[in-house]
Amino acid sequence: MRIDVVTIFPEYLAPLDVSLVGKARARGLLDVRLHDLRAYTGDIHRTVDDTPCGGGPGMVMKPEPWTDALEDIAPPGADGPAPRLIVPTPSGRPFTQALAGELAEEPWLVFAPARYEGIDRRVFDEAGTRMRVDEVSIGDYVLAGGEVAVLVMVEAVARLLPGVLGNAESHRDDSFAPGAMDNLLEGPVYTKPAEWRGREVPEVLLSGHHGRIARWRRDEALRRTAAMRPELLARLAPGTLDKHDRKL
Ligand code: 6GU
Repeated sequence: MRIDVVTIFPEYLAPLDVSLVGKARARGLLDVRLHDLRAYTGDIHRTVDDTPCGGGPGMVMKPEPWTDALEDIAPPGADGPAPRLIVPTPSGRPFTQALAGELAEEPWLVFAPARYEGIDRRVFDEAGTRMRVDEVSIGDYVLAGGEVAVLVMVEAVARLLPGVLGNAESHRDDSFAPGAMDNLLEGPVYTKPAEWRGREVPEVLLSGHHGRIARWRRDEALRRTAAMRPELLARLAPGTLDKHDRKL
């Protein structure tokens, strides 16, 4: 997968060199290219913002540098499929595991994280005539800019790419993973020693009995989901709870 990021703070994305994403890049599974938006300004001050039309506080990012950058990265009329453009904004649609999975299927993503009060709307109206544009929020709070949201989304997508995680099964029990754990939150995990400061690992986990262990994990997942995210339990698909679950 190829990922381009256009930003006035390329250095903010330095963590993409580290850990899982950094290794995926080093192994050629992920091609990440960072672009400095200011390279696409024409004036001596390298201006990327201006006052909002209609007045009000803050500044709005000018359309010209953004469009020049996007057209340099993905020239209109070029052969081959256009990238999908992801615009991080607190006013976007929620970033979910389902969307991460959808984006992981794409060959090419471009992220356009804004600073200030956002980017002139016409940039996306026009980009939308030749590529899919998604405005996406990573949660109900406001960041100073979209760069950290890009880090979040790239990491969530990269770990779903084939070959990035050592063990493909490690996705299976993830919180929010569709499938085996029915979108429940993951319960607690333990490692050795079996007793530590007088606290014991639940005996069932040491029993070697796979059926009982699976049952225990599912019970704990249900309990945790009820405690932390009751609205997720309420939204479970019909038939998700089995006859063993119902006695909880
Ligand atoms: Cl994607 N961007 C910014 N600036 N703030 C956010 C966000 C994104 N998601 C939640 N808050």
